[in-house]
Amino acid sequence: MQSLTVYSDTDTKLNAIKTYVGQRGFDFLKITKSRQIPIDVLVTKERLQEFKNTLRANNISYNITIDDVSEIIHKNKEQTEQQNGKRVRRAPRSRINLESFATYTQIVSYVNFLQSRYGEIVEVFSIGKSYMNVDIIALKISSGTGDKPALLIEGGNHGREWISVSSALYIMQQLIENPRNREIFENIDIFIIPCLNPDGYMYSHQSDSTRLWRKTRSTNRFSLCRGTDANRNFDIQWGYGEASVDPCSEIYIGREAFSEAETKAFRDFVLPLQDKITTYVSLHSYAGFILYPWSFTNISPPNLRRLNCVARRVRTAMARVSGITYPIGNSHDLLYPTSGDSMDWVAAHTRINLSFTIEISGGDYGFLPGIQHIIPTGNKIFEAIKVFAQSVDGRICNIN
Ligand code: 0X9
Ligand code: ZN
Repeated sequence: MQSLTVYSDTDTKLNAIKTYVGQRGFDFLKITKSRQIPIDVLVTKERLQEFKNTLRANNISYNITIDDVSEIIHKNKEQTEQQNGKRVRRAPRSRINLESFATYTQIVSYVNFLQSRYGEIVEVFSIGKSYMNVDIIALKISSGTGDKPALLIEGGNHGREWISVSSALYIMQQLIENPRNREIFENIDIFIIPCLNPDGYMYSHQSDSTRLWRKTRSTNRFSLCRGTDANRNFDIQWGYGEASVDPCSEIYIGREAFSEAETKAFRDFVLPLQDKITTYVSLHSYAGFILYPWSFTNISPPNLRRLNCVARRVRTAMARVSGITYPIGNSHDLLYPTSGDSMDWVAAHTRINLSFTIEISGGDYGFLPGIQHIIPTGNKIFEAIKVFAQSVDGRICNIN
């Protein structure tokens, strides 16, 4: 597999490239309408020559960013192991290792530790089982008194997006284990689902060759290819837009909306809480964007001003600690049109008013951030979360 950066400066060029979206052997990590932002795509060996021919025929320039992706995956892993061996310092008393990407088993034991150690503010529960019968764990952080509005944070919808999971863990650790952060949830409750797709996450931890697994791990009828894209499986314009009906595609929509145990579990967890949760943040990677609805159309959502207001404050807060400014946008225009994603479903089918996706940016190789990025990224996303927390009870952006 090769990683390419493609530069399209006209609509004709963009359309030629777009015909490959959703096709077997193609994995578009970043594709936007903007002429300033180049396209990042992974292409398998089998489709490479044909793709390059198309690019040349259309006069589209490109760079090969990584000649052999498997080599980089291997190096990345070696580096992780080396650094792990070197490190002696661990955060005192915290049982989560944020110096490496935690396994799902480590995540489960960490949240159980949090519950036993901080039982007065932490409640751990399962929102349901994954396809492989693994509990999809969630955490409620609450200072206890009264019925409060809530923030919902979710990571790990896509198996390989480890930095979204590690950021959710960092947020948990900061909120619960750092007493200075208690005031953040004085007047609100916070729900965290650190890893919505444990099967995909565990599979991507299994070996070098499975590192880039994105989808769930369910089997598909009449196909040897496994998995559905959990972020195309929600019942919102399901099956329309840029998504695929091919089970072998990275953006396969699934047999039907909510065919997946994971999306169903999310739905059944959220619906009864829709009058309590007011802000939802879905953590993904690696484009480096702050996105709001819709993904399926460029029509503005009714609360656009409010969404924009919150997003701008989030951008400022993140830039202050990282120096990196994330573009903000309607996800259809800034990223690409899709259907069936969790952000749109929440915005359209629940009474939750604010629904966002943060596409966390990666490191040197966007899609494979190294362990050195875990803490700085967690810190940056935590700054964003502080702002989202203020949006929950209308302390900021109390406009329509
Ligand atoms: O394609 C997705 O599901 C998300 N990007 S990712 O690279 N993490 O896979 C984007 C979801 C937001 N929706 C749209 N941009 N349309
Ligand atoms: Zn994602």
